[in-house]
Amino acid sequence: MYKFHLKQKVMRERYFIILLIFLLILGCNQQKQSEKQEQKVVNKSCCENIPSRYGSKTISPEGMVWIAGGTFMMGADNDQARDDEYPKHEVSVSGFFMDTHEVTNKQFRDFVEASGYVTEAERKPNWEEIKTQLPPGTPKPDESVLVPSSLTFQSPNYEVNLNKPASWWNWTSGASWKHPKGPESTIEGMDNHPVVHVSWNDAMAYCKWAGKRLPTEAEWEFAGRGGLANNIYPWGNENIEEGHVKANYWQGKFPQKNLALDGFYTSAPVMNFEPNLYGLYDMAGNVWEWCSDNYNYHAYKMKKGKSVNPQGPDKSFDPNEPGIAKKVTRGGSFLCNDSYCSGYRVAARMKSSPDTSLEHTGFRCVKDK
Ligand SMILES: [Ca+2]
Ligand SMILES: [Ca+2]
Repeated sequence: MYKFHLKQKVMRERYFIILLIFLLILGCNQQKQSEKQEQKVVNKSCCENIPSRYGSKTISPEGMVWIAGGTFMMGADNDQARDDEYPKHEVSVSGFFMDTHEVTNKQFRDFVEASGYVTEAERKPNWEEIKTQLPPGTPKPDESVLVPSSLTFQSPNYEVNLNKPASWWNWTSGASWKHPKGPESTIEGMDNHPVVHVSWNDAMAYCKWAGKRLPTEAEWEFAGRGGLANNIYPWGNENIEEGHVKANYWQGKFPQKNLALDGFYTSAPVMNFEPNLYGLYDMAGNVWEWCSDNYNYHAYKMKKGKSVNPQGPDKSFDPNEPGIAKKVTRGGSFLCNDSYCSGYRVAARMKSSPDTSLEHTGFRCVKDK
């Protein structure tokens, strides 16, 4: 009887062990299958779902995104467009990498520390160079003015003519990328803000050091549109004042009252607002961005047929300041609103001389494949 019970017990134990092994094997197989399926899902979410226009098959350098080339209609999209945005015309650009965000203070500091570069705002202005841009016979200003300086924004507390930017721009000695409001100000804690007070020449020097280049105006606009067609803004056509906050710009009466409903009176940290469909941040607002092209008021009117990788006109011309050669800036800044420049429109164009630095102007770079 005892042996019978013992035998039954042994058989039960054997049966239990066999069952256990069977369940373990089954479990392992199911886990492997599940892992395979999970891997498949991961792989799919990584690459297969991304439309080819996002360049999923191209590995981008750190901090850059691949902009597959294409053909688009460049220029004016709505009745806010200025005359220099007409006519809308056909342009093709080849693919390129673009920085996902504006160059930051930290990135620029890395460049300065590695190269010893001194920005134009930090150097004593050269009168011999300056006078070539001014009407003949312009008297030399007092030496007290010819000191390292840059243009800072100062909100006037009186009514101004919006055609006179000198009403809110101040030539501030000691203002530079390290001191955006003047010598007493600092960029401490602003590593992720876009660098400002950098001239076109400074931006070119940075891009060269980084093994990159400035975008052409056509590349900038193509990228800014994010694959959409005839869109007014990088996000589409919803007015900047409607829906959720889409960019860092000026709310309130410009230039007297900044309500800062977007949270920022001046620059915002990069990547604070939603990117466009190419994954590019702050293509509208935050800071203006230098392009490589000469600015010419008539540039689009001089086009004949489709342009392929246009590099900009040979000569600059701004009818408002015909003696001063200028470069293009794009995208608008924290100072833009609809009553003034609406520079956050993807077709909007602005310009400055290549040695000018301002509190609302920075840049980002591109790179060829
Ligand atoms: Ca703002
Ligand atoms: Ca910007």
